[in-house]
Amino acid sequence: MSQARLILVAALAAAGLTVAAAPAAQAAPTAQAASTNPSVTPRTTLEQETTDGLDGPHPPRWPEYINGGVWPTSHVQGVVVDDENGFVYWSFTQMLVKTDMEGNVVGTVEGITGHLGDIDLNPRDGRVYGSLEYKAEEAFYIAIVDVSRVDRVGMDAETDGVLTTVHLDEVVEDFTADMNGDGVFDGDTGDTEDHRYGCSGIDGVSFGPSFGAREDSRQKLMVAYGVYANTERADNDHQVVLEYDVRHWERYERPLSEAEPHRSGPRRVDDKLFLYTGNTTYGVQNLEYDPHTGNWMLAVYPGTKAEFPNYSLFMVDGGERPRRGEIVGQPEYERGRLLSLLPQGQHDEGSGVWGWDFDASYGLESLGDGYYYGAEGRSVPGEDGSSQEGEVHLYRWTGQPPAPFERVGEAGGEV
Ligand SMILES: [Ca+2]
Ligand SMILES: [Ca+2]
Ligand SMILES: [Ca+2]
Repeated sequence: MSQARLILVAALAAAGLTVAAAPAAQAAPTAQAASTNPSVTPRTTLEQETTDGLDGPHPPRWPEYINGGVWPTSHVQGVVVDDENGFVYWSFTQMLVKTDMEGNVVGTVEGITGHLGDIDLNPRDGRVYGSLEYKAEEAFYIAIVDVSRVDRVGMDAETDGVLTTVHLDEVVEDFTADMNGDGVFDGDTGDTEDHRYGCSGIDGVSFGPSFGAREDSRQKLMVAYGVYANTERADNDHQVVLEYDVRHWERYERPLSEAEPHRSGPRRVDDKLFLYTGNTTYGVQNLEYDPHTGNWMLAVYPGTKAEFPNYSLFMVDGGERPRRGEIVGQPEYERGRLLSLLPQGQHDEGSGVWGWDFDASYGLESLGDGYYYGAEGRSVPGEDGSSQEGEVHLYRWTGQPPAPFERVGEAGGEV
C-alpha cells in the first residue's frame, strides 16, 4: 500500500469511516463524500485528525516546490513562510522579495547596499526581521520590514517607509575587537587575530523560546554571529547567539540611512550563548527554531579545521538549559553561557561534536507538523550580467542520520 493511501485510510478511520482494501483511486471520492455527509463531522484538512503533531506522517498542506524568481542580486539568504496569510518572504542579500505560495511576485523592497541575511517572521507583530550588515561602516542592524505594506515591485528600503532598523552594539564590540592588541583593527578579513570569537558580523536569525524555556513561553529574537574561517586560531570554535526581547524595540527603530548609519538600539543583550561546534566558514547562515522537535537548527558552510568533523547542520535541544562554563580556546580564561549539541545524528569522538549533513545554508524554514522548506539557489546568466534564482523544496523530518530530512514529492522519488 502506498504511503499516501495509508495516510488517507488512517484519516478516514479517525473520522469514523471504514475503507475496504480498494485501490487508492477509488478512495478519493469516498473522502469527498464524507465531507458533504451531514452525519460526519466535516474535516477541512486531514492533518487535523492528529493533534500532537508527532505520531505518524501527516499529508503536507504546502506546495512541494516554490520558485522565488530570478533577481539581479547575490544569492538567496533566507526564506520565511507567513502561513496565515499565504505569503513567502525571500532574502536575496540586497533585496527582500514577497511572493504568494505559488511564487507569484507580490512586491519587493530594494536598494540595500549592505548584506541582508537570514530572516524570520515575528508572530507577535507580523513583521519580518532580518540581519543587515554594513561591515565597512561597522554597523550591524536588525532590519524590520512591515511586510503587510509591501504591495509592489521596486519599493525603496530607505524612502518608502516599510523598513526600519535597530542597531546592535554588541556585534560591533566583538567585530571590531583588536584581539592582538597592536592598536590596529584589521577590518573585514578573516586573515587576522582580530575580531573576538572570530566574529564576522551576523547572519542567522530566528524567533523562538529562550533556551531551556517552555515552548509556549515568550518568543525571543535570536541572532547568530558570522564567524570567519581561520585555522590558525583556537578562539573561533564556537557559534555565538545573541538573545533579544524585542517587545519594546519601537523606541529604537529608525529608518535605514546608508549615508549616515545610526546607532539606535539596545545597549545590552538579554543573553549571549556559545555553542562548541568547531570553526565554520562564516558561522550560522540560517538559524531556525523547530516547534515540531523542539530543537534549534543551525545551518553553516562547513568549517576547514582538520581536527573537527565539519558538519553542515547542528542542533540544540531547545528544552535544555544553558550552563555556565569555560568558553574554551580564548586568549584569556573566559566563562560564558554554554549551549550543548543535541546528542543525535553523527558523532565525532575526537572533538565530541554532534551534527548532520544537510545543506540549508541558503534557507531553512520549519513549517510545522515535521515539514520544512530547504532553499536552493543558482547563478543564471543574463544580458546584463548574472542574476540569482532562488527556490524552496519541501522536506519531511526523519531524524535519521546523516541527513535528518527527506525531500517530499516526485523530485524526492518517494511518494
Ligand atoms: Ca589588531
Ligand atoms: Ca531563520
Ligand atoms: Ca547567509
